[in-house]
Amino acid sequence: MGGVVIGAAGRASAPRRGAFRRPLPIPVESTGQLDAAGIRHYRLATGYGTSELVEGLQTSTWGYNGAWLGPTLRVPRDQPVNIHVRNSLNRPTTTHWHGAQVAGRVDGGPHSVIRPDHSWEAAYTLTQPAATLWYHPHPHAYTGPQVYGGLAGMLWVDDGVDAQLKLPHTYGIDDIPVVLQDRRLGVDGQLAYMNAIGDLMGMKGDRFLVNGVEQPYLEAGAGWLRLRLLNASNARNYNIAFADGRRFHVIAGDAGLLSEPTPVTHLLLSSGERAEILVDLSQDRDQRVVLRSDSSTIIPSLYRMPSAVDGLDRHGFDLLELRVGPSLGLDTRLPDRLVDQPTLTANQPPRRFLLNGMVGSELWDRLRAGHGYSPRGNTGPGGMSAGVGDQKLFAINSRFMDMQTIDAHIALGSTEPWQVTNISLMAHPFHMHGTSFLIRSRNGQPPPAHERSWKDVVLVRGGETVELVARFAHPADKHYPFMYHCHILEHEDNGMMGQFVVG
Ligand SMILES: [Cu+2]
Repeated sequence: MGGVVIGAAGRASAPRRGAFRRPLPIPVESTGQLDAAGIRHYRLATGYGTSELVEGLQTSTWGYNGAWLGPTLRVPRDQPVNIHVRNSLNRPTTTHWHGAQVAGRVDGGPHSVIRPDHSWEAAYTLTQPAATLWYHPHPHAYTGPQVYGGLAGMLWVDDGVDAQLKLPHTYGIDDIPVVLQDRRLGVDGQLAYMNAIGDLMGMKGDRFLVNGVEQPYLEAGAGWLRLRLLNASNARNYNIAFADGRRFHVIAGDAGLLSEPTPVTHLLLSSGERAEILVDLSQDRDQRVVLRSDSSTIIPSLYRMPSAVDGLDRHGFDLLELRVGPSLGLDTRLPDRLVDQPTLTANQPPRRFLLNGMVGSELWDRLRAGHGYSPRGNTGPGGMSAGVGDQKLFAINSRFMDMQTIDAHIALGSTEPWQVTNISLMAHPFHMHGTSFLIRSRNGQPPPAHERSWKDVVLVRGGETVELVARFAHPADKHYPFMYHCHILEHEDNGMMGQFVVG
């Protein structure tokens, strides 16, 4: 069993300090370098570092151009870019542009391996509307440990519409990147990964980082604040809320603005999903407002196996404190209307995807008996144990990811309905590469208002059928196919993924 202890009881964890003691770090903003040909060049390099994720502890981590996470790439719509990625780790990686509508050969999926001390270039032009996208490794079977180790960053597509609408758009001032991640740290302060039996359902930690710092605070102006939320956690679902229960407005989903702001008090965000929210702090000067996950009301219902629900899912947890100062005097507002409602029409029968898994009791019996879990060895920073084993737990259409098998062939330029049905015991966030989709229905009903934007991840609950519709405008061949997969990274690594070509 290598260095991994299955079902370790009473595992020791790193010491805890009070919340909201350190400021929220804002990732460096990278607008690239424009060359004479009008191409914008960006540089990323994976590498090693040490991070103080939790106050007072030094943790070995990975990052892009730094010790943890990476710069926020600002990519203008309709302008050619060239992103140069160097891999300075001692193991292969890939860099996937999650949500970017690009061709398969530059999508950065599991076939686009960057070997150690090698580089890779992705040249493309994003023609999609403004959106909060992100990038992260996608190597076959090792996405979970590499993201967990710290490799992830945001990529914002800009088209100027937000400024025209007078939405808050000043980076790090009233337009804030908010990367949500949970981690588990051992007493030695190092990242612990897959060292308990429940982790096979998806790695969840008990420490909550925002942009790489545990429960930080942000000094904000009394006025409208735009938070660009990214659930970059491997498996944890968040039910975003404010501690005082205040209303906030969802203005964008994964891949674009909504047609109008949607007022809510809670927002469910599964792994890989993004949302942009506006919160009104105009009446909160000298007050503190806490962003948290109000998990109890909904998260436990996403699992039909109680053992996969931890105390944090049952009780919730704090994420970020907003310390409100004077007004910044910025001319921003909450518009009545945002963008035209996207539409896509497709009348043919849907392409069907069944999310299924081993029957719960059988699975647990095997795990308890010590069968079926063979870690692939230490692959994380600081000797972090990592790697989901060969026992296949979750499948799509009863098939597991095979790098040599193309699971679907789609005509270039076509628009298709996809129907995703989950018959397993937990909710799975379903993600597709190469395009954005619209949610047509959930169990035959129209999706809630806040899900009516372009999206690329949809959480499908156990017993639920979700219909999507997507246009496949970008090619992908068998050498660099697109992926569809569960965005719980341990499920993905375990084989809950398939490949499709578009041509
Ligand atoms: Cu899953």
